[in-house]
Amino acid sequence: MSEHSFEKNGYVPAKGLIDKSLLKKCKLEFARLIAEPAYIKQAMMLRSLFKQSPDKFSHEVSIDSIPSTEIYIGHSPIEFSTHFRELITSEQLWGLAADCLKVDVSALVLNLVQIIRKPARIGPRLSWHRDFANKYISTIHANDMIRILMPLQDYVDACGATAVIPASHHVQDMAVINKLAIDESICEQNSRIIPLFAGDVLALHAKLIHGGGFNTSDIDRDQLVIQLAKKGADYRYWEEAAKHEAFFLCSRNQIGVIN
Ligand SMILES: O=C(O)CCC(=O)C(=O)O
Repeated sequence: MSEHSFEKNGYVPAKGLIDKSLLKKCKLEFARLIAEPAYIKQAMMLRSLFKQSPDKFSHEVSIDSIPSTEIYIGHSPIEFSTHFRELITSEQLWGLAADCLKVDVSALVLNLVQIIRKPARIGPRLSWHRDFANKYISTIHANDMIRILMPLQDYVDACGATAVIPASHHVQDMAVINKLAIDESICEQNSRIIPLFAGDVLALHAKLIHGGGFNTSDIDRDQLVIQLAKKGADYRYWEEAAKHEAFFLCSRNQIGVIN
């Protein structure tokens, strides 16, 4: 079923896939991590994003309203936390990715784990984009990789939930590699916000257009992003991602199955 929807629409929301109590522990762990200098040191800071791209923020946000210690992208939390290690090696998660890519779980490896944080009231929007052929980490063939998104808490209205353009993955790899333009106004008309609750997971095809709005709500929206790929796939770019990911190209078993 999920395979069919993934092929047709380019995404599959899987409801209640992850144990809520484990997610709660991870959310608390993340609150601890983002106060730790060793974790902050390798993160992308929210103020840096503002300096690079002020247009990604609502007009109400100024650089002074962003705390200097606030992060935007936290790199892999696995090294720092056994709870995250348990979450990221969860059988259901790898099983979903394996179903979508039509391979066995043992034929998958980890590319990256990140947490994209949109803090309450100041969280930025994320432009429409495809993950395939990005300059951070991408396989050569789009069908060799998959992104899995997972909120660490329930989404509420206006928290900047992920939005998708259904079926926008039906394009040739070469067109994306040659920088096929994304028409923002068509995206706005066709976008679908995917409401997720703690425990839900969203699998995205590597060529699906997706993005998300500002977080104008009162909750911090923390979203785990995992990229898995077929073992043995060739890569276009990877050095920067590998630098931040201690388990780069590791299989689920190598990361450590915790029962
Ligand atoms: O944070 C989000 O809403 C989406 C994350 C995303 O688009 C990505 O990692 O490619």
